[in-house]
Amino acid sequence: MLDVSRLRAFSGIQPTADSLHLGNYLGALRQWVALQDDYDCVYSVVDLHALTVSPDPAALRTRVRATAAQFLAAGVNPEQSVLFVQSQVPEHTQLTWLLNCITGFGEASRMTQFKDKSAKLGDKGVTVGLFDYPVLMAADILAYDANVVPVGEDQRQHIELSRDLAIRLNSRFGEGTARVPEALIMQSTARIYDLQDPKAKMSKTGHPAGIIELLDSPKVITKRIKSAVTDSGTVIKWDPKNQPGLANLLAIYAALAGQTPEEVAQQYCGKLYGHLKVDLAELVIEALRPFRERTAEYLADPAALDGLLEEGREKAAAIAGAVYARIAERFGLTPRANRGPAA
Ligand code: AQP
Repeated sequence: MLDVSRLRAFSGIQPTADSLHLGNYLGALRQWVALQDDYDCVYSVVDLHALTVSPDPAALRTRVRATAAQFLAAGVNPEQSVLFVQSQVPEHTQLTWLLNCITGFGEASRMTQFKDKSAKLGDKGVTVGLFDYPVLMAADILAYDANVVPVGEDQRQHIELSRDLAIRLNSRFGEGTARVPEALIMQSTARIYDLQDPKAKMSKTGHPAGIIELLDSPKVITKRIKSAVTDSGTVIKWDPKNQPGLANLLAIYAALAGQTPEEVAQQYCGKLYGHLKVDLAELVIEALRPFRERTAEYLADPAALDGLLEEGREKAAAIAGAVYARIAERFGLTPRANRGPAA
């Protein structure tokens, strides 16, 4: 059960691929697991967010379960934390509407992720949903009175918007309307880069050769790391500015080995890039082996997985229902006669 005296963490990942990637794991998921001992954690498969890129319905259905199984395989403990599917708790969309009505159009237009994604999709693929993504994300966070949001660096601007909206709610409708959240970003792994384009972040929808998927086979992992773009230099040193490809490999190595990138660079000083790549591939394969096995176990029993998600939905709905009732009432909306008390 959730302990209300502890601080609360909320975060989510979109089910936009069959497998999460190393950036999702090192930037977010690993922190989620670590936070469970000290925070009340609420983690969601954010399928409504995935709709913004028009997924195939059958693929989305499969990926929701696959994503939940990967959260569990990484160490999200459903006895300790709330694990649920976003679309099963309607208060996310209800609160989004309220927040839409206090968000400036100009303010939403400044979101760089919308600019990047809409540039990739072109005029025909850009929907109002994609534009509104950050407001839905603010609703996700505020609906759980979250104190902290463990995410990668790419989400910083969205968390800033969530903070601004919470502060605005409190100034318009009185202190205590919303809790003001903070981003929790692990600096060393805040941004894992694409292996083929070390200036772009590793992304589920990026080119496959640039991604290490958590469910990739050892053979694929070795191939991806061996063909990772490095630099024209030959000396292994920690120099992210001038050697971004090498720095990305050192950062991944360091994160998995529990070292600093400088220490790893020192260890490989005088060796060839190829040595580092061979050892890194081995390190990644061994780190992901148990993860792959546990994911397969969870996916082998869909009824048990659905049961866990249903238990999570009940717990999530209880929190979000009470918080939504509190915020809606401050807006002046008339509560349903039989609605429970506001939080
Ligand atoms: N490259 C990355 N480095 C560090 N953290 C990352 N995250 C994503 N990519 C990196 C973090 O993973 C969490 C989940 O992200 P998401 O699935 O909700 O959406 P995203 O940020 O848009 O991730 P992708 O992989 O780039 O998905 P697509 O391609 O579908 O848009 C977040 O905490 C994010 O910071």
